[in-house]
Amino acid sequence: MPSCFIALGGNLGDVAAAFDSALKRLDAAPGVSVRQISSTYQTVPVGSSAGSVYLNAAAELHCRLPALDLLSLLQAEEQRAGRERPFHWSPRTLDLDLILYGSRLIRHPRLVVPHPAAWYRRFVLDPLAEIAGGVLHPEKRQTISALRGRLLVRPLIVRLTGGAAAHRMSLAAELRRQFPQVEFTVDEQAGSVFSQPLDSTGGTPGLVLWLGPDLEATGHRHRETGPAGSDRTAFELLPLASRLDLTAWPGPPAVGAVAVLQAALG
Ligand code: A4P
Ligand code: MG
Repeated sequence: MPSCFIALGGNLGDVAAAFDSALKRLDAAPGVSVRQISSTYQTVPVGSSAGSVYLNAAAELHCRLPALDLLSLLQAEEQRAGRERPFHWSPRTLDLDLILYGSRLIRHPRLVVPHPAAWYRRFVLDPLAEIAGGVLHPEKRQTISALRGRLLVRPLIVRLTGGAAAHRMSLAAELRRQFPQVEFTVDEQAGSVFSQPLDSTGGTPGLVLWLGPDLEATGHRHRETGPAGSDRTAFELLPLASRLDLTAWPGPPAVGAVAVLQAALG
């Protein structure tokens, strides 16, 4: 029976009571048993309209249900707690995300597992590390403790790569003003595994933010030559444990970078 980990969050109403009642009901559901529950953490809201302080926690479930049925159960609990969705990342009574389902990789229109943002979010990793520190993240190939540990380093080193050089530089300047606890390094040549980051102290980046295809590098002597020669290859050549594709962010990359860094710094 796969061991599953869920993240609990909320910042409206009596969130601690909502966690408690959802976990009791999940435990009572056929095919599900709650095995471990982390402490509850007060966390700084991530996102510009995310509202007031959050409570976050994590739990381990043993689950006989297929992943989509477990998701339906989690969503039914959110509904029962009076969850409303007026806008993206709106304040919520209860959010239940499926973080890990055994070591499965799932890409379905309703469900992506491991949860794509879990690996860089302190509000997920802090509680999760308490109950699943030694568990391997099947995509990042690092334990939950190791993923969290990389984000605790100060200054946190964040590398900007991909996209146009001017964009990398201006984004770094903007982010430096907002995140003094972060040391930003900017690749001279976008996305190149061979290029030297500028301003680098030689430390290992905790996060590598990719800004998209390196249009300027066409014909460049340092251009990567992956099997397809594609720009996707440039992203895939970046270090697995720390790379994050900002082009997948639904809004402007600068907004995405701010949300990612807020979540990573905790
Ligand atoms: N979905 C896909 N994969 C999953 C998964 N692994 N687990 C789909 C759960 N759901 C998954 O979710 C939107 C859709 O994601 C669902 O229809 C489901 O089929 P949702 O719960 O309706 O909306 P959401 O939670 O607002 O969306 P999203 O983008 O997942 O938000 P997040 O990532 O949950 O972030 N700050 C602090 N401090 N603590 C927080 O907990 N949470 C958020 C929301 C923002 N800021 C926060 C916190
Ligand atoms: Mg959710």
